[in-house]
Amino acid sequence: MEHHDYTDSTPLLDDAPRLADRLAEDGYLLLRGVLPAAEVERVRDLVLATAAAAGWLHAAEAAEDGLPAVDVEAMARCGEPDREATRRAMWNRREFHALMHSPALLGVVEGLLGEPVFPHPRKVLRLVPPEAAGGSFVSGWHQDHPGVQGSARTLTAWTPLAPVSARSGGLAVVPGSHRDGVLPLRLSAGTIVGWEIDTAVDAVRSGPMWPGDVLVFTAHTVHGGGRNTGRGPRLSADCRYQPLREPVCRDSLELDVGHSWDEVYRTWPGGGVDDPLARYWHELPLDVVDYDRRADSVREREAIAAGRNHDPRAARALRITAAHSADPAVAAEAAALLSALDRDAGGAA
Ligand SMILES: O=C(O)CCC(=O)C(=O)O
Repeated sequence: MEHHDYTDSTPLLDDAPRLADRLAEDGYLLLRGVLPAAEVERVRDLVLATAAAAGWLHAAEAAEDGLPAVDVEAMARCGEPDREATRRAMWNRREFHALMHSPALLGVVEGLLGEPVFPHPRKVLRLVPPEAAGGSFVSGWHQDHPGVQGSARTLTAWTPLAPVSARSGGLAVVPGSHRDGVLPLRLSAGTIVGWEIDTAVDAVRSGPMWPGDVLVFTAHTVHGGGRNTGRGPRLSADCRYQPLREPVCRDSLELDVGHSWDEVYRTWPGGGVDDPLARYWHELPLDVVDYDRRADSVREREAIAAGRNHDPRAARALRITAAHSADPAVAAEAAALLSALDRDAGGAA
């Protein structure tokens, strides 16, 4: 696979039509220094303080780029309830949400879409541990639209909270890959969702990024998070922005079962009352549509069929199906097939 540096589109920042043409051509834009670095660093410090309080960092051991090293054993020992509580303590912070509503970034995406923009409330904050922590998966080559749904014109903005380098692995994009619509998927045991696109990826764009830099890409641009081969955490945030008047999927507004916006706002000054960033979508004339599960059901059936054939590539997809399928019988069969795959792997070892 050929790796080239991102094309730097920062010089076009003041020329919205040319920036939009570049996005239409390449499917992505690297824009340097869009977000105020001090605000990015504030979010980074809050995330690191929360990770330190959870015991995930080596206090005295520096990794690369001024970040503390991750205590991979402590992270591996951390049970799922504590892990989730730590993730939420980071995610709930107002500073993180405010960063993704930065006027400079909203101005860029509004210029690209050429109309009023709706930033999705459900933003993403990522702490990708070194791969030595085990159980850490990369996102794999994928497109956002099948999972995010809603408007096909949705744009993603991905931004590092600390410098990303070849060691920490940033986000790589496949230029021009947005032109062929939704691409087929294949099973992949090493990715977060258990699938990745079933297309040869020959040439990708990547490169170092610094706090303040933003990578913007379309809902059909193939992209994937790199492996973190360093010793520090890879810290980043991403958010999706769409034309206000186009359909938005309900899942982009709602949180996972057991997590609520009330829980989020309890941590904000004044409980988020009268805060323009809290519940900002309630007053907007949104066209909210339900998540369409049809493609997920097809994939669940494919994972089950592969599991029945003892195909180890189905392991991760079966785990996701066991945990999240809307059909209890499918979830139960996925769990049983996963146990059988684990036994196969034990037997082979
Ligand atoms: O940051 C990463 O590791 C993956 C990000 C990603 O896949 C996304 O923004 O859709």
